[in-house]
Amino acid sequence: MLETAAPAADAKAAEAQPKLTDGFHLVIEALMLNGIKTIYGVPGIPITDFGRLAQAAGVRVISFRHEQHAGNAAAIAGFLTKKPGICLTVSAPGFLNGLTALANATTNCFPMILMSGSSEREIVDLQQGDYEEMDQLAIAKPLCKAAFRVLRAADIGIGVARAIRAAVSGRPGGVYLDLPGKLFSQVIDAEAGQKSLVKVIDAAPAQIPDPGAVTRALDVLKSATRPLIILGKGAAYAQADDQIRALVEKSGIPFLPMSMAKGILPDTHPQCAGAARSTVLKDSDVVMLVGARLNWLLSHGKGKTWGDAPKKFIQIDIEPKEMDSNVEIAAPLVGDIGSCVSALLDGMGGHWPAPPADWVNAVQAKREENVAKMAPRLMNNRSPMDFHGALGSLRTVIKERPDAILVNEGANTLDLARGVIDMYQPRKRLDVGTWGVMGIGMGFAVAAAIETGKPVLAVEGDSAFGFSGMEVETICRYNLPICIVVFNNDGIYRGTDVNSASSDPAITVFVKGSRYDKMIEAFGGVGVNVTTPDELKRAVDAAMDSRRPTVINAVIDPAAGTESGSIGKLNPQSAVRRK
Ligand SMILES: Cc1ncc(C[n+]2csc(CCOP(=O)(O)OP(=O)(O)O)c2C)c(N)n1
Ligand SMILES: [Mg+2]
Repeated sequence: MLETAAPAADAKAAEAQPKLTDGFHLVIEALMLNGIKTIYGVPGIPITDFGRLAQAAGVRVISFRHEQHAGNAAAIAGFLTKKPGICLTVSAPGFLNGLTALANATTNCFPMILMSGSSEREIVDLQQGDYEEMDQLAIAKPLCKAAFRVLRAADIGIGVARAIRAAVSGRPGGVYLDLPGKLFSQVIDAEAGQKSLVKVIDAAPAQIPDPGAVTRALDVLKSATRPLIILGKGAAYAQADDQIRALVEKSGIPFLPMSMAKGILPDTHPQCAGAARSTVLKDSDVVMLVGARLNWLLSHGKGKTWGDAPKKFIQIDIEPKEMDSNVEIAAPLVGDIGSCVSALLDGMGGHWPAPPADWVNAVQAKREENVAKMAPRLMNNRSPMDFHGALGSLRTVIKERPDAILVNEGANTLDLARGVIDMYQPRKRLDVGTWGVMGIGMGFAVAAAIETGKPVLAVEGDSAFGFSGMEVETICRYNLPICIVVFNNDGIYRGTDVNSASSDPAITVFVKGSRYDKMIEAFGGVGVNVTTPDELKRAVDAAMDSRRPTVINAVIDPAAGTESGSIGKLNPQSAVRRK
């Protein structure tokens, strides 16, 4: 009797007790309630159990080897999905490792949330030397769109909601969410906890442009004799692909895609002016920017690149402060890109005049001339390879597999690949973005594979790869369909520099004849060494077909590159030359 009565009494007593929950569960539930399915991070105090519990609750938790790469993964997940990517780090050093990615996400307008555990507030604020002590909120603030700290478990719902809304509304960007260790273990009534959770309704509301601004933009566009449309990565982010394509085609205007906007319309589209970039920038008279900023990547909208003739700009951007940032904007169109482009399409009506034929023909002729000039270089089968020969192979790979995602970083490896590899679908090219930052490679590749399920081809300079190369273990651990091609030219820009002052190697060169393919073999992945474009093509095809994690060491002539790729002119030059 006693034996059966005891559990019954226990159950009764438990029923009488109020049900409890804690910070761990509330953060997980708040994320899940808002459709967040994946967390990218590195475990440690105070977030290890949080990661375990999240995994147990059905959230996918991807553990990296370094927070910067987890942060980059979260950022590009945000770009690909329009939902904030989540990066989870430990306090001080882990937080700082994630911070570069947070700042980069903000600069590139990728929505992400860096969630960091932090140390005891009472000790941190008195600077008494806590474990991993740092005032993380204060440090994060200037580097992101918004920064919040949650101190009470009952505020977790609101804190997560605010972070999500801040990341994706208006111009997207990075948000910091500080979660002190003690928050996770705080216990509150389960029902009250449940009620405190917030489902964010319409996180990124449409921002409809002013009708007068739409008319003004169309008037300016109509006045053009040599119009140009520039598509930026904001246009890719917007996922308004059909409207953008309709706008370009209805207008008949040549378009120039910025790097990560390649593929919104195929690079092989008859109106694509990618291969006539200098001509269209210099000779156009009206330029419509769609989610592209007039920053350094577009020479600030002025100077030699843009020619002497007066130019009028129409700019579509969700951020009003972007207007007149570098030059006068004749027709600012503030709103979300989908709404702005739809409004323009409506306003154009059924009889929009085609741009003057001499302009369209001039652009076309220049483009054909440049493509023809490039063609034989891309077909050379030299060994050791030059960049063009190797990239010729990869260009065919993407042509044959247009839904694969291309990740790209390096200097020559980046600049030449951008020009050579045609893209056919939107959001398939992910690269170093606004800052030209090295180190995005493996983080972007991991998130691209996880978020889309598509195969990923990462084309990496040997230096660029080094920044995140350890993540090949992560790629093997999660068995992701990622093929990494390391363009191995023995160094940064080229492998030929010599230091004549001492026996130390020159500052831009690496160990000659390195075999990056061996790295992945240590973790059970496939390593291949290739020395010709044909071998390269075969190796990439095999990797993409098998979907096995692969590193291909592509041996490139160490003398083939140029200093800083195509942006060597940004290196400071002094008239004084001292040895
Ligand atoms: C975080 C960061 N550190 C340093 C740089 C400077 N940088 C620009 S490109 C580059 C590497 C270029 O070498 P590699 O990746 O081998 O490309 P290659 O030109 O040889 O093809 C470096 C270190 C940077 N852009 N970002
Ligand atoms: Mg290199």
